[in-house]
Amino acid sequence: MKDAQPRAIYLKDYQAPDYWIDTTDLTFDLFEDHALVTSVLGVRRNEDHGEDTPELTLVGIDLELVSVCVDDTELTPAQYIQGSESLTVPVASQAFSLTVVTRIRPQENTSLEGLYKSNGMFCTQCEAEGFRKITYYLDRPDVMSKFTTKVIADKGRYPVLLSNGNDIARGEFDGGRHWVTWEDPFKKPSYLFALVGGDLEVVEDTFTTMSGKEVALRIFTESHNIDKCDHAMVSLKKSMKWDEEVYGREYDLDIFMIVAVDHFNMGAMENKGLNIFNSSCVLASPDTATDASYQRVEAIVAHEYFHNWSGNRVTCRDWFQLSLKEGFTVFRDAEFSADMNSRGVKRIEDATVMKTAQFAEDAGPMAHPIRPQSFIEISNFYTLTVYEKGCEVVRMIQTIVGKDNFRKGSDLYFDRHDGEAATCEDFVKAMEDASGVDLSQFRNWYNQAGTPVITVTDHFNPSSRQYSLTIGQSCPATPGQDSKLPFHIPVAIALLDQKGQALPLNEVGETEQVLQVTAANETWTFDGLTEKPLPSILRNFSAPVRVNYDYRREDLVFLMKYDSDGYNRWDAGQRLATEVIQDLVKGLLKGEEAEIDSKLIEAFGVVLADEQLDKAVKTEMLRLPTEASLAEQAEEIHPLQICEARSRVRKAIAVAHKNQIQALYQTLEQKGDYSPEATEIAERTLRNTCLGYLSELEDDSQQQLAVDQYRSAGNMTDLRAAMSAVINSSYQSQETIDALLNDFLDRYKNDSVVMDSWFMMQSASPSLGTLEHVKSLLEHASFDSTSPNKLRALLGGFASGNMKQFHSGSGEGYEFLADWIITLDKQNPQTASRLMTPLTRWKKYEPVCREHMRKALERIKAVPDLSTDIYEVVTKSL
Ligand code: 0A1
Ligand code: ZN
Repeated sequence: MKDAQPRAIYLKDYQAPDYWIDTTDLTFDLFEDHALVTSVLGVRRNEDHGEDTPELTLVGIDLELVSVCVDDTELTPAQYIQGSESLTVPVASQAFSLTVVTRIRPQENTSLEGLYKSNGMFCTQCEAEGFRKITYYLDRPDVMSKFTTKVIADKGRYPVLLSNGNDIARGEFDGGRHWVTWEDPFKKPSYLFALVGGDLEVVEDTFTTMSGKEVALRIFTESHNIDKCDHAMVSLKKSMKWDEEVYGREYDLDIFMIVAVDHFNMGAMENKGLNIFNSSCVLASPDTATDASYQRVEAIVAHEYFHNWSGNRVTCRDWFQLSLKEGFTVFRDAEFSADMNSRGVKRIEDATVMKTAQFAEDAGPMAHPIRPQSFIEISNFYTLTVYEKGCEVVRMIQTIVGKDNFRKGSDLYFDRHDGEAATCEDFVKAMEDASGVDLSQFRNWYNQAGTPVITVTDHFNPSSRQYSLTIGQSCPATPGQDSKLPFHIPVAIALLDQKGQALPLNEVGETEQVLQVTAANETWTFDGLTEKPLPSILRNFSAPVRVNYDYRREDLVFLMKYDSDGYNRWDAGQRLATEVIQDLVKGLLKGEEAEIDSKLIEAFGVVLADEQLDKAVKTEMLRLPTEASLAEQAEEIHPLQICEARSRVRKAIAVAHKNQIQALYQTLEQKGDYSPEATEIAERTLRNTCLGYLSELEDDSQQQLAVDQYRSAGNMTDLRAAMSAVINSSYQSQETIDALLNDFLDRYKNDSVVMDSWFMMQSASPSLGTLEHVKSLLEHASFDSTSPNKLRALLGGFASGNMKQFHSGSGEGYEFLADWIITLDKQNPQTASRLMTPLTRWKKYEPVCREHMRKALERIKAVPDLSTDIYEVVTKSL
């Protein structure tokens, strides 16, 4: 039995462990209905820590205890205490060996934490606290140990047996079983442990490191996917090279392995030397993966690889420090992606995630600082705040100390803490020591939740030719934090003259300046101006804050045309479109026929016609703010009106610029073989954006375009864009839609990753994805309710990606989701908990939705024996 009421744990209560585990020798005997785990631990008392404790308590969950030995003596049950989730043994010496044998049932483990089976393959997921489902242990990241792992299994079924480090011995037993022993020379916490056993094929390559060492690279998948590993391999080699060149970090083992598994709760996992990936984040071929998937594979391969230093060589002292490894590693992978692809577009994409989803998290009931002060269930804190805002915080440090100092700080951090479990404070201190820049006030970013707002006002005095900018900052209250201290915010600005030229801001003629905003309110003065300039504020999204400045709509149009900062140019368009759509929403609520402001339509025409504009940036500028973004910016969310208003604006743009869009679509005609190269991606994305607009037109020939593109598509990007255009259109016949869906199904029914997109396209379609249709898809032969990918595609696609259908009716969508959350909580609490997110925002919705959402949450809360995952989210939300 679990505790009646799950309890929070607090950062302030952190204490070093009473014991260390210097060595961990594991033997896994894998069978068809269970696994026997023998763990031999070299334990040593932590002498620095407090008074001698006469006993050692290890944690363990769902384990069948077989035997316990201290040194060479087996203990009787009377000599140890087995708690519901613990094992306590007596301690008589400073150092001893503890041998524990447990039986576990990987075949029955549906939580996908610990050791489990995915499509007949044994695999593990131990971050954050999964190792305790394998054996009794000090399952906390500050306990670092040298692991040796022997895996024994049937050779026919499981010819490949992997674990961390290097394989040092192998052999066979009578009766068809074989074994492999792996040794990891680096000390690591248990969360980085991994094991795989299966019938897998491998793609091999090598990489020669900067000191001339040859590393074997291996990617393992089920045989039918082996032809989809090339892109991941190329990405891995690029990542290894980039980390050497940009951070001076070399790989440290003789082998680096990646294994693709279908059943996985997250994207991927950085286990030392043996990364385990969700198949969807590693497999790619032109026929099965879109451009976006290609880029995602590249980014995630890089992310996990970069963790080898930022996470594994230097790990986290405790889980409150999660952003130490995640924020820094996301920053590293973002810079890598920017170097490999379009830097400008990457910045826009990342800012979009921040401004739609992370700002919403910061404004919701689960808001927490990048270093939380408490949690009930750590799995709930693998969030956009810890990852993406954590990345922005690291980026701000780079902006404040400068690029050269940032690299010096990173070198110092790795030097100082190699082989240690460190804290966020250690990272900031290294940056401070290397740069000499005082980051005292900057540390507030680690302690305070919520999105700061900067309010900018300006004044021009023609007689003194002085222009002043006043910046005030505030931050809304968040749970447990009513008032905040001012943040240190780097605000990059430029001043544009009437021709759109950025004015020099100092003697050396620099046209951009980073204002170090530290006070609640402060004024900067610029001299020698002949006219009132237009400020370009928060260039390149220099800080994760909201900006209040009273731009007139013509100013926004001006910035869209002239701002030399790609991000701000895009942002001006988004602001303008948001305002225009918000006007329509207001009109719809009053039952009035509001006009669409022609400035927006004209501005889009200018973007379309601009031949100098980089195609990738142009595409971003042609996208309207998403429904999620509009909801995030609304005071009160009226979902149906948001969908309606946005859709009207899209149509109006299509109608007004039909000829131009059509011409652009035609000039971008695809030729030759597919390549995931940036310029080609840009052309395809722009062309498919045009197709999306043209499909808004009630005109047979335009509707036929999408169908034709579907029939002639030479790659998955064009195929899916065409399919989405067809199923999202209100003018296509059901017959055509069904024909395409069936064709897609026929072609891809054996490809699980592609089938995820088949489910997602339907569940997220405003016209097709009705509740009834989603329910019918649950019965489909390709749906698998034990697969987090399928659940995310169908339930997540509906609840998070289909504002119109999820919020229509009188709460049936919410009840449906609640039913699933209750069912899944027993099976896979992590996935259940992630699916809750849309319901947690209930307080922001208009009264009818709000009330229905609240009821659905109450119903979940009333279920007995909720997991800690769901318990935490539901109690904090209500
Ligand atoms: N550390 C991984 C993410 C990850 C976290 C938790 C997991 O299971 C609960 C799985 C993966 C990363 O940042 O890539
Ligand atoms: Zn990570």
